Amino acid sequence: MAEAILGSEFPEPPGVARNAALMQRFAAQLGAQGRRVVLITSGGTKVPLEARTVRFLDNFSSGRRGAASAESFLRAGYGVLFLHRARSAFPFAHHFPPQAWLSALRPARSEPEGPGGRLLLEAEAAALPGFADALLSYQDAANAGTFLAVEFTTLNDYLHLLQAAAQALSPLGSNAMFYLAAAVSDFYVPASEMPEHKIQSSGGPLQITMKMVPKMLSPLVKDWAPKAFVISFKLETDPSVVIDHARKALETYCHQVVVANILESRRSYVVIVTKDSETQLSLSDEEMEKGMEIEEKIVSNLQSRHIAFINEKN
Ligand code: 9Z3
Repeated sequence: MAEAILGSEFPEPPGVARNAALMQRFAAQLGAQGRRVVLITSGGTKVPLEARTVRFLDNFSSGRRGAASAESFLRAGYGVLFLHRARSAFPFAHHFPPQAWLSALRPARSEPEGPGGRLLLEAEAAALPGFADALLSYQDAANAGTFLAVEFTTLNDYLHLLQAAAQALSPLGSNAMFYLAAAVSDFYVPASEMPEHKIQSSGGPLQITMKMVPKMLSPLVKDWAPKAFVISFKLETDPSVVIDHARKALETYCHQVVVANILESRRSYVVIVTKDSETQLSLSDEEMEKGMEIEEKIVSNLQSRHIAFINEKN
């Protein structure tokens, strides 16, 4: 089925069918509980330039927006399907880079000694503030079955997994939300035009023509999950065009919300754009100093809109 929409230029990567089955089971379990479920896409995509890939086109996205939003949605009681770029920011872990815990955690003792025993670790609480709470929150969600993480690396992985995820969540109707925060490449080199081997510099300066990636928002809204509440993100570097572009996206795809943001200010300012409203959300210096993240405000705003959307449909 994926092949029919994505075409032979996007051959199905290995592992998609297994992930599709996992996502379907996850959605069915949470659907049976009547829970709202959000699919979060997060991180950038890698676009190979050679079949045996040495070089690729990538982008800036760190995945922090998606990871912080996943934490807020879990706190709000949502089931979270986290479709993320491998090695980008991960919920509950992204506040704690290895440099922080490698020096703060010390092996205390193991009981009994040896690999079969229990390893106890200790740290000064002040050296890893929030670490124990983060571990507990993650483990609670994992044990309750309210969090499922699925990884992608390339654009092709992403496109196939997005389709599979949308189809898995579709049976939840308006209880499903799509929160498409991943920074997906607009351009790719089709498999049929890609050199197999490493491009040689002896060939002189490199010129590449890339094709446009099909816009997945269109089939998602029309066919894959037509009853869901759909949010896309619009990123620009020029503040004078971003709201216009967000409005154009709403007109083109007929979904519910676009979150507009500018590269440099994305951690402290966004605009929630709907067909008939524009809501600015920002973090004050004081809120930033306290460690608050703008995703708390984004998620709270979108949760209210989602509930209103569900009530309107019923
Ligand atoms: C976003 O705009 C996200 O907010 C960011 C988050 C990628 C800026 P980080 O991952 O950054 O926390 O570092 N995502 C969507 C970006 C995008 O490429 N959107 C497409 C577009 O603007 C439409 S889907 O054309």
